Amino acid sequence: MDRHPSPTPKTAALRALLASPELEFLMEAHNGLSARIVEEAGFKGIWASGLTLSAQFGVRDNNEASWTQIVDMVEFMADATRIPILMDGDTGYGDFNSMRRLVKKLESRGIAGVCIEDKLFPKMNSLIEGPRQPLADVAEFQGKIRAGKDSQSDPDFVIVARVEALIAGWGLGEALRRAEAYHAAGADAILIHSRKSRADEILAFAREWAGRSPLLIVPTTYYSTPTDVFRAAGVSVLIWANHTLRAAISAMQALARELHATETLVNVEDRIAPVSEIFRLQRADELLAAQRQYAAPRERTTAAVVLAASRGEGLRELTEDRPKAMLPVAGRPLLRRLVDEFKKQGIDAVTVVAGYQARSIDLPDIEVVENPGHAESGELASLACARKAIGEDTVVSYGDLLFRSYILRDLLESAGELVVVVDSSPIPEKRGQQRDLAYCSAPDDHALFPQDVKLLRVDAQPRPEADAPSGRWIGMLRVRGRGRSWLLQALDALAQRPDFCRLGLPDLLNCLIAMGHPIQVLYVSGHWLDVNDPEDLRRAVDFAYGNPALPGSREAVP
Ligand code: SPV
Ligand code: MG
Repeated sequence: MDRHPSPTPKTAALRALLASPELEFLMEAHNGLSARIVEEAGFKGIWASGLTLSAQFGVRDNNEASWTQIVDMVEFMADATRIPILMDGDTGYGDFNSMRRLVKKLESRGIAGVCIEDKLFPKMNSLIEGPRQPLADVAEFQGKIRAGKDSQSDPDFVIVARVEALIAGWGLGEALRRAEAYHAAGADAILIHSRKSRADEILAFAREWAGRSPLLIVPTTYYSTPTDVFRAAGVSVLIWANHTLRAAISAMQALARELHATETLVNVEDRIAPVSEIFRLQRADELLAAQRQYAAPRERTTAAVVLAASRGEGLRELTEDRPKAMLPVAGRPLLRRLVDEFKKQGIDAVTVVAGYQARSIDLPDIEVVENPGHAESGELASLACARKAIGEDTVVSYGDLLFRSYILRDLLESAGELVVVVDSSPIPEKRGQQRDLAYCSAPDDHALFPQDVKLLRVDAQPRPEADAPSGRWIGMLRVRGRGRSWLLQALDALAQRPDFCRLGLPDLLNCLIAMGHPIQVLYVSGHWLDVNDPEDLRRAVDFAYGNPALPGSREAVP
């Protein structure tokens, strides 16, 4: 819970919005999460819409949800935000006595004001075309306003009277007569509603009302009228009454249809708000901070070492001024994407080995070490430069990898002191894909449960006499515990060889196997790619946007 009260009480803030000489805005929200989103967008106040609160419960806007159910939800909204909420109180849920109780409850729950409309309980939504909607008796509605005003204990609590005469087809004269009566009964402001597609009757009302009290409008149907027209007409507050829910509906429908058709999360995962965004909106960080204060810390200590020293010859002039790891893919360099994936899994200590055009690697939150001899040396020489960064638990990766997030997540959840990720999907004939061929103790059984499979050998280049490989090593390795010392020993042993400067990571894996250290295999099936030529780069853009598989793409699901 937020322990710091807002500097201005919410009731005073809502009253100030009504009194402001500027045109002000209230944005619809229908639960705690949407209320917080509205506040973050910069709005100064929230409309707790009866229509969208009902709809998010899955019921109609006909008082099908009880008023206490509505108020409970609006309380969550008030708890989640510091800006004031004007609650759509429908007809006040009964007579003057229900209104008295409602106002007391709203005040006690931090809701800054209520709007009541002059219809009959149970009401019907004003935008529904149907039989003419019956209106409340003016004197009875005045009594309800007076009862509400007399029961508030905070003088700034706001009661808005909503005039439905235009909705019910009674015309401007009746609307003005009612507005004046409600104003006289003590309403703090008037909401004049219309469901016409043009704003004429609203503008005529505003002209006649002439600022007798603040005026609120809801331009859901006459949305094409420029906002400046309302400004010039002296409207005080404009309410966008249902648009966060409508945006959510469109997004949810598109996603649900796609998932139902494709039966895989893989193409949508990176296009929708990550779970971390839910946590941020829930203020999970505040709880974590409290846990650090009150409980013993438990943090991931995995590190990452990324090899990004090579130019990427196959990309020709594209890599003239930067290494291939810094090539942008859909606006973000490959390496940035990789580092973001590490961060997403809680790996903050990322060391990048730079070489070719090292200065172009200018990403925040990473350590850069340079391989000064990069022009004459290979991957193992680069890895040796990052020797100090290889900690108790470290992921070593090529710098040109794109992969779906679950691959790294599964690697971090896998058991084993040395683990490699091997793609078991068919290897395309294409030059460049025929590398890092992995031979394993068993083929991928595509079963649900992890297989106990060991790596037998990796061929950096295909060998004519070799059998069919079990898959392709994607260029990602995790070392843990004793695995780390085995890796360092193997690196030291290979450093003695005269051809050390030409050796790559497959040589290291083969050396570890020759030394008798088991390397566990984590099979995946597609969902990654590396970038070696311009065509890979084009596919990488599709991959980044989450587009479904292209023919020949490593996204293809067998
Ligand atoms: C609401 O948002 O619930 C309103 C405005 O009352 S309207 O739906 O236009 O009636
Ligand atoms: Mg309503």
